[in-house]
Amino acid sequence: MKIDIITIFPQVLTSPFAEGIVHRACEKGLLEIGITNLREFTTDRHKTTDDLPFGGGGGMVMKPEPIFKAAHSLINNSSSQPRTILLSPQGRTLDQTLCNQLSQENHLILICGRYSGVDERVRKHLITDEISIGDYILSGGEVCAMVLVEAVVRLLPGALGNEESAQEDSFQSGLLGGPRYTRPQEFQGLPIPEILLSGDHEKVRVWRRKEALLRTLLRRPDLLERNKLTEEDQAILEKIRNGSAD
Ligand code: 9D3
Repeated sequence: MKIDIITIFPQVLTSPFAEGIVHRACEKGLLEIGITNLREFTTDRHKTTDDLPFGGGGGMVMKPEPIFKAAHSLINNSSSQPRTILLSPQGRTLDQTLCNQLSQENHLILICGRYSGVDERVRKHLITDEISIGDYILSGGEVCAMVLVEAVVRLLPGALGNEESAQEDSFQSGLLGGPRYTRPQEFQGLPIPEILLSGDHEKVRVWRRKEALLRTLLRRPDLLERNKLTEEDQAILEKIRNGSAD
């Protein structure tokens, strides 16, 4: 997969991709990240990327020409038809389903906007998708691009080591994870649940499932409604709801 990011702050994006899973995916040849400095696609002496809004009012607007030029230079060099994504608080909210879809693509072009907003012609005539990372206001799309890249790259086959498996991620399975314990067996007088020492793997499996379901029911009941549960899960949930689970 190729991911190109168009930004006026290219240096902000270098260190997050020089480490961790994203870096490893690049080393393994699963991923190539290109950072494009929007200013290189300006034509004036001051490398202007924004301008006053037509019709007056406050704030600045990102000019269309540099964004179109930068994106088209990437599209023209692409062997596939890239999805050209504007990161914007007005976009569709990123979730695991969308991340899975994006991870199937050959080429993504991410355009980072700034607080001023972009000329509407970018939205209407250049981009294929507009994506937000959640309902809060940031000052630019750079951090959002990092979030999207991390969430998508860990879904690329081979990106994670044996230790971590994307399929076991809580959102991938549709449930929150349950409690986990490691050594010491007693910490500051606090023991661990006895069942984990029983050696009965089937009992442990059912207990873990019950704990995950309970936590999801208490914290994120919306997830239970959105996802199809197995018969076993439904039976465990029924027990929890009746108060008959341990
Ligand atoms: C539409 C009017 N703009 C303010 C004059 C709104 C605005 C545009 C751009 C507010 C903030 C930003 C900067 N944020 C992003 O570019 C952004 C973002 C976000 O702020 N929250 C969640 N997801 C995203 S994706 C890109």
